Amino acid sequence: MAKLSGLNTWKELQSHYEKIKNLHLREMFALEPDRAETMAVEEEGVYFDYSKHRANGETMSLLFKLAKEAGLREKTESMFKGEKINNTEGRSVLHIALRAPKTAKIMVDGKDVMPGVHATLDKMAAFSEKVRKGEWKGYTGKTIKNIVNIGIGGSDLGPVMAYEALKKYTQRNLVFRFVSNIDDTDFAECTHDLNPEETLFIVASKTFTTLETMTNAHTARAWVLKALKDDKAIAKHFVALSTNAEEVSKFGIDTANMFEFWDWVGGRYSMTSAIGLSNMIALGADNYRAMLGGFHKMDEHFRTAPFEKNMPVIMALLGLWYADFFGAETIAVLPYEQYLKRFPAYLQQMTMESNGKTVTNEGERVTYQTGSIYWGEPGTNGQHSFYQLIHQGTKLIPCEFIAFGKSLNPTGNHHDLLMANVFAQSAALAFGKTADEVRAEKTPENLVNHKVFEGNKPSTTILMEKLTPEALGKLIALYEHCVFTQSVIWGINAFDQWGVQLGKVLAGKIAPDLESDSQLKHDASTNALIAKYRKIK
Ligand code: G6Q
Repeated sequence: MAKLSGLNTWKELQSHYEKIKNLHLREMFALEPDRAETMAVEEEGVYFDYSKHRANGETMSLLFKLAKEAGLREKTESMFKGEKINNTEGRSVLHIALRAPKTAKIMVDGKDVMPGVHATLDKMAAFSEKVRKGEWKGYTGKTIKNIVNIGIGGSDLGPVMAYEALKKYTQRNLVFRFVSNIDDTDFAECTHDLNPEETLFIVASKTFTTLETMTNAHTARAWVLKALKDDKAIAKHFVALSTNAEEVSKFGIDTANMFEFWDWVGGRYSMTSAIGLSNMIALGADNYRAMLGGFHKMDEHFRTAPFEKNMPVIMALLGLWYADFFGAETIAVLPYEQYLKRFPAYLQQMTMESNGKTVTNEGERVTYQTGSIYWGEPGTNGQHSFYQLIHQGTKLIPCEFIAFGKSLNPTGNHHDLLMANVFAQSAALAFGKTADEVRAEKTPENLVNHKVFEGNKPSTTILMEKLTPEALGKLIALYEHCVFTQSVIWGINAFDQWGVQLGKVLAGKIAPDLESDSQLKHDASTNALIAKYRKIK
């Protein structure tokens, strides 16, 4: 592909932007009274309203043309067919295989990966059932009641998020905890009230070499052995989720208790691999499979729906429109659903580790903006906190509202009030309040400007019936394919993460200096910080 910013369509988008940049959503709705219908998609039980965006039919046509010229369809097929699209690591990218049905056939290096995917799922289901029924006993014969997942990044964020999101569907007599941070407080707080005899550790690590995870896993091992005083206890209290049987075995975990996955599953795309074991134990195999079904439906929607009705594609293009033409730097994700409290944190890794890149697939520096900063909190809490800046600050922050028609805990009129708030927020952001409207309320003149809402702040509203395992699967896959679509247009690799390496290497060099009083050979600032730390510790 020619350089993105050199494409005719890109230039057309630039002149189109000049034409509509000052157009207000109030005018746009007046000019196109049918926007609510023409700029909404309802597919797979997801109502996706993008009418409150600073875009019109012409904008969308140009953006769809851009996606076509970038070869989105062809590149999507390459991903689904298992081609090695992660070019810097020479890997296929096949999280879509993890939720494909048994009948699918997906080849990597001449081998169909689907039998392995389903064998692991079946093994996870059998194990989960044992734990859920109290049949998996600890070393002293006590029933396992506590499940602690030890993992970090992609081996943590998905399981925690899904556990919180689907808590309503979990088996409540089991306790689930998630340890990720190397900060000793994390392990201490997660285990302080647990009995080692009743605790199962799931060590979740694709590589089984990650510093944080292995440090926590060794601490867990010592914690179990201190109480149970026999190496044989490890087999009853530890299982592993990994691609690395050799390291699992070295740690002392029986590889019969290892749940396998493969190098074509990227960390941040791994929550539907064996990494989801804690979720399957919590939810049961049927709910877990329903979640996979939701993922798969969105995968198929993305693969087959025309761009004009394709939710991940539309979402991606609008994100790019603001990032590259309006200069917006962030996107706020605002779930009006308490159970989705960890969803923004999960999305941060998925979006920012994927598309936080400055060089193209060919290694050339990009000449445009790439990945946006994603952030957010559940509504309505955010309304009493940072929404002020979105409404009246100087920055343009496109918002993504997520809401469900039914509450999982219906109580009085709470849900109507919650929904009234989400609808009110997107309307207030889009249409604002003019000085005349403020004056009509008999506002003293000195306060008029303070009370004006400029409006013209764009948002998408994603509305689904109810937060179910299937709905969650669809929602996550929607974002996954949005990220992929943007990466294709920006010409970057969404599936590597070289940017996390340097800090790791430097930490490895600094660590020995904290345990000795050797001469420090780092930069001046780092030397001073280490010297200070040596004194404090
Ligand atoms: C995600 C990254 C990263 C990874 C963690 C944990 O895409 O690769 O967040 O998931 O570093 O890695 P391990 O699973 O190998 O411990």
